[in-house]
Amino acid sequence: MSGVIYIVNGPNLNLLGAREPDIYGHETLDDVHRLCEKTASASGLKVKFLQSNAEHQLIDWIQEARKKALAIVINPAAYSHTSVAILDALKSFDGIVAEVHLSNIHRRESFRHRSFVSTRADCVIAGCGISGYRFAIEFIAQQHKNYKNCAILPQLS
Ligand code: DHK
Repeated sequence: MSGVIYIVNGPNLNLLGAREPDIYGHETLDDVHRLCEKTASASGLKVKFLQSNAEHQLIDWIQEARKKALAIVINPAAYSHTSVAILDALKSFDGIVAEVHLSNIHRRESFRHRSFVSTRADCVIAGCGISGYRFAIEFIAQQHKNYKNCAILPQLS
C-alpha cells in the first residue's frame, strides 16, 4: 500500500468544532478529513484518517503504519505533553513524521509548551488551525518527491 499517509488524531479531537471553538476553531474533524483527502490526492497520495481517545489505540495505529504508510501526520492532542509511549512508537517508524497542533501551544499554558513527540517529528506545525494538516501533507509530498529513491525510506507493502 504505497503512497499512504496515516493521519492520527488524539483525544478530544472528535469534538472539534464543538469544543472550545475560540481555541480550536469551528471546523469539525470531518472537515479536517476532507481537507486531508483533497490535499493528498492533489499529490497522488492517499490518507488513512484515524482518531481515538485511547493511548493504546494510537500506538497500535503507529505500529501498523510501520509496514503500511510512507508518513504519519499526528496531532497527539493532550498526549503530546505526557506520552513517552507514543514517542517510542513513533521512533519505531522509519518514514516521515509531521506533528500538528491546531493551536499555538507555545502561547498557551506552560504545561503545553513541551511535546515529547517533537523530538521525533520531522516537522512541527502549531497555531495554523486545520490548515496545519494541509501544510503537513504538502511537506510530506515534497519530501516524498525529493527522497523517493532514497534507501532510508521504509519498505512499503
Ligand atoms: C489539542 C489538544 O487537545 C490539546 O491538549 C493540546 C492540541 C493542543 C492542538 O492545538 O491541536 O495541548
